[in-house]
Amino acid sequence: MSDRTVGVGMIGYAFMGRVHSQAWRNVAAFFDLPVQPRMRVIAGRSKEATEAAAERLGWDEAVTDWREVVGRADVDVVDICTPGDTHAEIAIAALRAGKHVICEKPLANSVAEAEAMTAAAAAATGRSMVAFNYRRAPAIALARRLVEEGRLGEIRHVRAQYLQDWIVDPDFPLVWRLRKDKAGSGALGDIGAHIIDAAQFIAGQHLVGVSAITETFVKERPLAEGSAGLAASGGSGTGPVTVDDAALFIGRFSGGALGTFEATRFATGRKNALRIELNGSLGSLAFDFEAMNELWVSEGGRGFERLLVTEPDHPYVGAWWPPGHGLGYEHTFTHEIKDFLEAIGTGADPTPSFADGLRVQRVLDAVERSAADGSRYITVED
Ligand code: SOE
Repeated sequence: MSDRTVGVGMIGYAFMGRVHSQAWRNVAAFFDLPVQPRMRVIAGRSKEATEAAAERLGWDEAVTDWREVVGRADVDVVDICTPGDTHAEIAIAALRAGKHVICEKPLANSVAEAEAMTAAAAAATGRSMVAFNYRRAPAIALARRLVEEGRLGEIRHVRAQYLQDWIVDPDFPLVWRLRKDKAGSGALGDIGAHIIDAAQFIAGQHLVGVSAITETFVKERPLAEGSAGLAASGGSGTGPVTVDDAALFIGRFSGGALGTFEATRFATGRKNALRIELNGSLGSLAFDFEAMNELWVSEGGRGFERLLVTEPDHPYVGAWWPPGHGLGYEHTFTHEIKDFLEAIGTGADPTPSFADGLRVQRVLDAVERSAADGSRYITVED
C-alpha cells in the first residue's frame, strides 16, 4: 500500500457531503491506491452543525470559512459539495492555490462560470474532476464498454429520463434547489445534467442542438426554515419558485443519433429513476438506476435479456462482494473518488473533466434558451 498521503478538505456537509465522506472513509479499504486520503477538515456555515458533521462523518477538524480549507498547507484536495452558486469561486480559488479539485454537478450555474472554471483548470497544476457519479455505476460503465466495442453498431436513438417526485407536495418548502439565485435551474440542472452527461458518456457522442419545453407546476411554496425570507415575513408566508420543475427536450448528437430527454421532480412514485436506453443498428441496451445492478441488452435481433452486473470482471465490482450481492448508490461515489485519487497519484487527467462539465453546461443553457424562445431549435456551441 502506498505511503503517500493526500490531505482532503471538504466544503459542505449535507446530502452530497455525507455521501462523499462515505467515499473518502471507505475507498482505501477496498481499492489499492497510489496515494492514501486523510480526511483533514470539513467546512460549513454553522459552527455547531459542521462540528457535529466532522464528528459523525470522520473529519479531523471543522471550520466555518472555506477559504481556510483552500489556504491550508496540509490540504492537497478540495472537495466541493455546496450549492451551485458557490462552485466557481471556491474551485477557482482552490485551483489557483495549487489544490486538486473535485466539484459536485452541475459544474456551475452558468456557462460563463463554467468557462472560467475550465480555464482555471487548464492553467492549474492540480487535477480537477466533476462528480457525475452515475458514470461509475458498474452497469453504466459496462454500457459504455459495450458501445465502445461496437456491440450496438451505429447508435440511432438515445432515450434518457431522470424521474423523481420529492416536491410533488405543494407544501414542500422553498429550499435552495427551488431558487434560481442558488441552484441556477431546477430539475434541468440538478438531474437533467446527470442524464446529459451519462447519455454523452455512454453514446460516445455529444449533443449539437436541442429543442425544449420546461414547466413550473407549483409556483409558490412555504418559505423554508432558517431562510432569510421566513424571518422577514414574521415566521410564515410563501415565496416564488424561480426554477423549472420539469424539463423535456429532444436533440441531435454529433454522431447522428437522435435524443429524447425528460428530467422531472413530479413523476409521482418515481424516487430516483435515472433511465437510459440506446438503440443501435446491431442491438440495444437499457438501464434503470432503481435496479442499478442490472443492464438489459438486446443483441442478434433477440429481445432484451437481463444481465446481472455483479461479476468480478464487471467495472469496479471485483473490489466488493461475490456475484449477486449487488452494490448501491454510495458505491458510485467511492468509485469516482478511487478514480480521482488514481489520477492524482499517476498524474493522469481525471474524467469527467471541467471541460466535460462545461459541455453539459452549454446543453443546459441551450435547453433554457430554447424553452424561453418557444422551443426554437438551438445549436449547442462546441
Ligand atoms: C436531487 O434530489 C439529487 O440529490 C441530486 O442532486 C443528486 O445529484 C442525485 O444523485 C440524487 O438526487
